Amino acid sequence: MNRILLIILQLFGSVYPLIDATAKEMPNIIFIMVDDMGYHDLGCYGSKTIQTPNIDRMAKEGMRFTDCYSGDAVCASARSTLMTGYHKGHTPVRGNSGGIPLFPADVTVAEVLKKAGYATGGFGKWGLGNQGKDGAAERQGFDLFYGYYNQWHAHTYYTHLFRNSEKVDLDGRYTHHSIFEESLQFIKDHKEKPFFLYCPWTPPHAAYQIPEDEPAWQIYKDKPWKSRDAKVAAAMDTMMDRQVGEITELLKKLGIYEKTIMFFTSDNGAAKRFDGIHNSCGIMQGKKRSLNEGGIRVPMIARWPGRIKPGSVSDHPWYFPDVMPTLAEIADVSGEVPKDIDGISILPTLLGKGVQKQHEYMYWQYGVRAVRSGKWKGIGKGGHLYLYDLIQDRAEKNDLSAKHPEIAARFRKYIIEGYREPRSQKDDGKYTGK
Ligand SMILES: [Ca+2]
Repeated sequence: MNRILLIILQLFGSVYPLIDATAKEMPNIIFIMVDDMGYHDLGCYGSKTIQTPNIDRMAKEGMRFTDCYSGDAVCASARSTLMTGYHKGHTPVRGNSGGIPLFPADVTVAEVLKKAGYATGGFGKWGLGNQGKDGAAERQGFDLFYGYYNQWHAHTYYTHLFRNSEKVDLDGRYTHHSIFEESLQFIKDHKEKPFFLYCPWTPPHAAYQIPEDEPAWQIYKDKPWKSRDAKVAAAMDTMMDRQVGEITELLKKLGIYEKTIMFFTSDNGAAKRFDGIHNSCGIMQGKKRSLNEGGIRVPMIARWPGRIKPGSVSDHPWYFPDVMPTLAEIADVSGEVPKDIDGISILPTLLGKGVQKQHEYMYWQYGVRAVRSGKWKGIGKGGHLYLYDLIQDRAEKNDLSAKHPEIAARFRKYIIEGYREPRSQKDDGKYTGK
């Protein structure tokens, strides 16, 4: 629009509607989800042992969430809640055997964003269907997926990978270095149009392997910690922190930093607590595979220059099923989201405007069932409903069910109501190592 026209339009007060109608903001979306990182493993979440200056800076430039949760305590089903917007009691992939697939009719975040014209790429661990099958990422809305399909394949960092189900030999190269490079390349290749970059990166998941010459390893390899795994996990976290910094620098170099919303989170709680070293779960009970807070509460940071208030901290309780409606609203395609999902957009919280709708309750199941509603957490176990006040008791030590029988009764109802019989959880082929 030329300057004179702009001035004329401003005089008549019609410039803003015109801009709204013609220049719909379509920010790039980067969603980095690392694997098995504990709630307290980042400096900005209190770590004293693991160096994460770039992610800490990201938190200072954006919003840090204190009460965000994964959709489950393990990899595959957590990804299913993230990709589909349904909580664990409703989501298609409930088991963690490795090859339980999404079906063609399932709607993923990537499919929703494609409706808005986004280029879609995934780099890391898919976990929702084997290569070449209907559940494969490139048949579920991703233009390009590079990495591991079956999550059992991801239990080593020295193996082959797949690009859109085609095998790629790495000749002994560390898989994550390759996955990171491809993540960067995707940004470069799509700098001109809106893109959705999904990075379900696999560190610091076991196996605890890192190249001897990885710069992050040099920081930790001689630490006096008794556990070698603790050193490797720290190095993996610091390596990814450096890579988050590199992505940020690339966005700036390409001139798209301001046009990009970037998230950082973990797919479930810490696999190992490293008590006495990293204290990855702090005072919280449990770890990966537990529905206590240590198994499901995750770090979550969102940065969107000019839109999210820098240095903000939110205690809004939310979880992975909320990601689909949030990203859909950001991309202005909320109408493409299936009507019956469990997620609620958190865009009002991110932008600090509008009314944030709250969950009546958030639901998890993994052996036991758990629910959070407001400050209350309920865990149904062995026929008893344990009730905790998470503001007073994040360690979940004081069962208040006898003191608050009416709340306990409400939570019992939620725990029954949240569960729906799963559809077939049959693998689309066992992992063979090939
Ligand atoms: Ca995981």
